[in-house]
Amino acid sequence: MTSAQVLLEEIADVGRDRVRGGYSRHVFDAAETELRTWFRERASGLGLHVEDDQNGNMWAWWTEPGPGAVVTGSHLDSVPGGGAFDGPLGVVSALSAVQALQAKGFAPGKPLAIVVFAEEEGGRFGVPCLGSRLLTGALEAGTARALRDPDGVTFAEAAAAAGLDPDRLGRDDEALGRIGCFVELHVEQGRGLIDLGSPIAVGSTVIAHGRWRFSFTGQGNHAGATLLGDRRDPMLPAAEVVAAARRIARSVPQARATVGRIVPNPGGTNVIASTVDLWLDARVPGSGVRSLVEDIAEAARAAAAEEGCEVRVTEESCSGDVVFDSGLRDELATLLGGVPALPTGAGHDAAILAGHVPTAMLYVRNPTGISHAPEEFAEPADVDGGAAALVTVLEQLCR
Ligand code: HGY
Ligand code: MN
Ligand code: MN
Repeated sequence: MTSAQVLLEEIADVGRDRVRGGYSRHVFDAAETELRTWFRERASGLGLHVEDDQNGNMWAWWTEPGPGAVVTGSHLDSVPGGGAFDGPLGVVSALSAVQALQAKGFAPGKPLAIVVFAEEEGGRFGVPCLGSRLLTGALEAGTARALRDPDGVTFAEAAAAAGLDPDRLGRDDEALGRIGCFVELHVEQGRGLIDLGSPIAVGSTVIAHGRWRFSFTGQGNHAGATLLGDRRDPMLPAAEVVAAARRIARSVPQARATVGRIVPNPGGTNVIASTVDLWLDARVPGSGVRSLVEDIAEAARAAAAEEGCEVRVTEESCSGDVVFDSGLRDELATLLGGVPALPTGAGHDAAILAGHVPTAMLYVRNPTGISHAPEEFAEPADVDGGAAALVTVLEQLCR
């Protein structure tokens, strides 16, 4: 029996980022492609039939594909410099759970599949949950085709190079229509389970969140030959947004606002930038995320005007609050012995699916509480405990 922990160790060297630390695995890049190959081999080794859908998501069917399917899985891509568990833990737990069910002679009473969604982190093309948004129609195919990675490669080009037909990208009623319910197991991204002293929880809600691009335009120039009074330096208003995001979000209960990515052009040490792009990740429970962003954009416009620069703010993605199916949530919590239900500020493919099919999440304890960084962790005992919980859940749901 190949435990979830052993499967995690099998891929532990794939996509290590020697510069940032952690892992960088992005849709259709070399590392993620290697993980796709690994997944196909592992799933086929269990006798599962693996197929790619039109949007780059992988589906490994234990049975014939069919309506009312119980689907579990997660993603294999990471954020830049991410941890080893965010995404892969759900995939290795699903493989390990299927193997354990097979070993005990269980025969699913319903179609059962493991899914691996494409580009959940948006680490290459900028839109999170790209594969599940395309599957459900939450993202227009034309918009997806035109997305560009930092090297200027479009998603259409990358998808074609990976063997997909870019013209077929988009809502997939056949694949979506087969799903009876979806359960995603995921490492916890926070300290809820440590503080509760519990190894596992079910998910209750995901708070509203989105990403906005702030593009500042000034005048590139020489860092030494240009007096301060003669500058239109876009780095100044960009710096103001980084500080304003925190200052303004502080006044909104439970709000989070982050600038983790800022790109000056051309980016020379002795060069005043001509443009600066930064991305704001903003999250607020309820309906306030866009007004938070508007307040931050107001500060950006004022700072840009002061420096003689222009600024353009573009919404790249935004999802509202998600409440997971309460019946499924409570059924799984009871089945697992009365485990707690946790809210999260982290987005998931399960939150995209929740608008279409009954969806639940299982969280596995992360003793560091840290995620999207190399310190993300789950103890081997909790990794295997999470997989065992998934066995219990799948056995119940597939009766
Ligand atoms: O950004 C998120 O919340 C998720 O990890 N994609
Ligand atoms: Mn993540
Ligand atoms: Mn994730």
